[in-house]
Amino acid sequence: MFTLRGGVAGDRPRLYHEADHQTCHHCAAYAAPSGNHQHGFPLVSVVGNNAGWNQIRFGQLSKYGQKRGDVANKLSPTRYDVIVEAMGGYGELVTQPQDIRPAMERARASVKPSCVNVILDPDIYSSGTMNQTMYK
Ligand SMILES: Cc1ncc(C[n+]2csc(CCOP(=O)(O)OP(=O)(O)O)c2C)c(N)n1
Repeated sequence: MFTLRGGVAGDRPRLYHEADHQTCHHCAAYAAPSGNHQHGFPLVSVVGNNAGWNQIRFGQLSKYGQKRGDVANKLSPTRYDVIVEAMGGYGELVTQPQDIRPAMERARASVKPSCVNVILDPDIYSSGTMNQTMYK
């Protein structure tokens, strides 16, 4: 989020990665770079979109089971790329790994604040998520 806002102050290209939980909470922050730099601000944002709060979900599934563990931890597979486009930026939806780089190159070439929305498998968990101790 601070990259998005801080980027407004400069004109160097920015690469930004976030998980969809963050995007869900603050996607309106894209309005600041969009509003200030509609024609010339190469912000490339890549969202890892697993449509969930998996750090929380993983522990709750193991503790409470499938039915209760998914409650409030699954998000809709939101089109953050479309939201950013609606604010004057550039957006792309990516569903295949080999399409990530070309999408990022097109986002950079657009010279607009951008969102490359990469759909991830919601049932693959990071090692950090699987090794967290809070539910053990
Ligand atoms: C503002 C805020 N709300 C709630 C939390 C609690 N929280 C910790 S991890 C997490 C889910 C993170 O989801 P995401 O960043 O999309 O990554 P994932 O766990 O799916 O890999 C949440 C909700 C938090 N850290 N900050």
